[in-house]
Amino acid sequence: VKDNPIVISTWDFGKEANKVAWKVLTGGGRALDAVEAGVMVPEADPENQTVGLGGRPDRDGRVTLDASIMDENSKCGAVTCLEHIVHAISVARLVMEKSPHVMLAGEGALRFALANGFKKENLLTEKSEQEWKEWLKESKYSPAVNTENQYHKTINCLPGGKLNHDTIGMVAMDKSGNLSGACTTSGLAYKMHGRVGDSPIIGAGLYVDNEVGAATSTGMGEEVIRVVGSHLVVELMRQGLSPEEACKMAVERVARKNPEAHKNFQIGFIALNKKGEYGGYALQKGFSFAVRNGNEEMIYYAKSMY
Ligand code: SD4
Repeated sequence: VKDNPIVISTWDFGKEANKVAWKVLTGGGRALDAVEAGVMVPEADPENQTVGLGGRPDRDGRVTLDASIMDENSKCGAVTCLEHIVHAISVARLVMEKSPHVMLAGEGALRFALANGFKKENLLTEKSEQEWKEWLKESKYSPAVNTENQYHKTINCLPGGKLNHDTIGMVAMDKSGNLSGACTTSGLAYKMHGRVGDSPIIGAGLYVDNEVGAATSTGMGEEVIRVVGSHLVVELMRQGLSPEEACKMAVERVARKNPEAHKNFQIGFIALNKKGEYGGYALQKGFSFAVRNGNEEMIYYAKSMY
């Protein structure tokens, strides 16, 4: 597999992010640099309302970001509930490399970012603010499942649709055969202020074990956390399952824990193993992921339980 790099990422917009990661990989760069550079693409895109700049706010109108990153040495870093910084992923990397900690939250994460030269910016775009104000009129968020459900039915389940936007999770293998991953999101729209999803939680939203493989998730974070989803996928690959089989089994685990409710939310996993094999699986239809390697540049619709 050496000298045969690959990058995969969640949703259609992963394709653009993959392009940037691919440049790093083909230039001989580390998978870690590739995934950071890759996910910075949707973070900086104001049209993408689920990541970074332009992300949908919480119910108080505050855009709060979650991000995590993990490298081939099992070093990891994360930020949660971070405000005012476009590239949450780079702050997560800084936590990993320049702090004695794995995760920083809220005000502390912001202070750390500012002290390290990041610029404070307003992340709430006019479009996201307008939508939030519209939402405020009814303020219906009674269980989170409904928002997620509505969100996916109206926005994400449009095969091939341009509006197919969500959290970006990306995993890659470089020319040396090393794996890394990154995950970044503005989280669930209109969540309670302070709500933390799966994306910044190592093992839930992202996991990398350089001996085995890497996985990341998207969708209803609460449900992914409950099964420590990405870690589960990697451990299933360790036991010999293919990436797709491992993702499928993790999705089925989530469904089993929610005999009724699971029909009303979406989760999806993607995974990559040390042989460069990849796969994805989702609970509901409409989950896509983007692949770039020496042979192909593709968007696939993942198989799903429903
Ligand atoms: C989260 N998995 O915060 C993330 C992003 C999300 O629809 O909400 N996706 O739960």
